[in-house]
Amino acid sequence: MNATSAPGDTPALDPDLVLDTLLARGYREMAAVPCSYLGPLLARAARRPDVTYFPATCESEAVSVAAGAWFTGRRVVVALQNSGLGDALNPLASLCLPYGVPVLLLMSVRGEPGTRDEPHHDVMGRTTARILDDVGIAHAWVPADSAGFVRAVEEAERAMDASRRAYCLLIRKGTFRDGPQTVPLGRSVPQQVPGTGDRLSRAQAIRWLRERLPEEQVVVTTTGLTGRELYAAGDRPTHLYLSGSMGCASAVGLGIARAGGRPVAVFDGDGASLMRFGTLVSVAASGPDLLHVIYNNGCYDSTGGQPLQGPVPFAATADLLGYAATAYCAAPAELPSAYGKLMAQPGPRLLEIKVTTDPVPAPRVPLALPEIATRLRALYGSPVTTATAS
Ligand SMILES: Cc1ncc(C[n+]2csc(CCOP(=O)(O)OP(=O)(O)O)c2C)c(N)n1
Repeated sequence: MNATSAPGDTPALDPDLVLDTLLARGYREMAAVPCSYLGPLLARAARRPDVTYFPATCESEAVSVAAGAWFTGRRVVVALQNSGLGDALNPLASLCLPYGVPVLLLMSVRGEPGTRDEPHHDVMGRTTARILDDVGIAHAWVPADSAGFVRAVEEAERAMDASRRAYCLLIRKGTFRDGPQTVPLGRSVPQQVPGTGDRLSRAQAIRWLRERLPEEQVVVTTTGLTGRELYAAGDRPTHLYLSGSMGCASAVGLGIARAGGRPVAVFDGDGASLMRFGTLVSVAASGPDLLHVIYNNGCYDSTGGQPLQGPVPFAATADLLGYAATAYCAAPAELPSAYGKLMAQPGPRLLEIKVTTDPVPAPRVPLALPEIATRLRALYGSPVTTATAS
């Protein structure tokens, strides 16, 4: 990678300087799928009146929106995490590059070799630069200092002008300065006090359901805090904590449920569900015995509370799609009857629970990822040999 700073540097760019630099070059809009590394920048972009912040439902959408804007003479900067690079590659490779549409990417790099990160980031951390090289997208690390950042953007602009190709600025943890100006919108609204009044926090709702679901029920959890909170409520071998593959939990649950033999639930986030909204159609159409629970907090809580596209009426949508039963709970008192109704019904069911976010994040799930996979497979009578389990 054209590194201009080494792992372990602790740069702290002022998010306002970054946005001013981009604004000066005509970038008045930012399309983003969040990452906590980008948190302070996204929070400022979402708050500043001179920047239009577009919460994209997935990375390919963010790139496509920026490409669409380019056709109209507008410039949209795309902010994403490298775990979404695979998704972004579709429009990058088959739209932006062949049509000569230059898009500026600000991409946080998780799993960079030499740094400590969660294991599900390893593969993309090792391969991000190589993938960009292979695809033909020039890239450079965002430097530690303000002048360096301005120079990096100028270089990106020069390269994009000369090549009509996308350019990717790579961002490390701690790149952006945090402070009172960078409190995300989703964190500053009063609903954030968990479980006060007639609201449930996500952790409380998860605990409530875990206490009632039958022990043999498989529970697939989405990436972020949802899995951690289920683990904190009490681990079971039937729990499949997905720490990556954002948006895929419901499809994984569908794949499991199609085997039959055990009840299956998916604990999903609203952002994650939105990322693969089409899976709702697949679940409805294929009709498995599956309880899809969506904890709707209206933001990307796990990455810092960034705004989410919407509002999204998940239960109402599932109803229209032909789910066997759906329920929407806006208050704790509504949970028991919704739960009773859904558990009495076979087929695809969707439970949407309006929740607050949790200010104190649960600790990471301490289990090795292959171990989580192996123990679930064993429950289906398919032990994994040591070679495939490691
Ligand atoms: C493809 C991809 N893009 C972005 C991320 C970064 N990320 C991890 S958790 C998360 C937020 C999840 O939000 P949501 O599903 O709404 O659940 P919540 O945290 O709000 O409960 C994001 C954006 C990711 N892991 N994968």
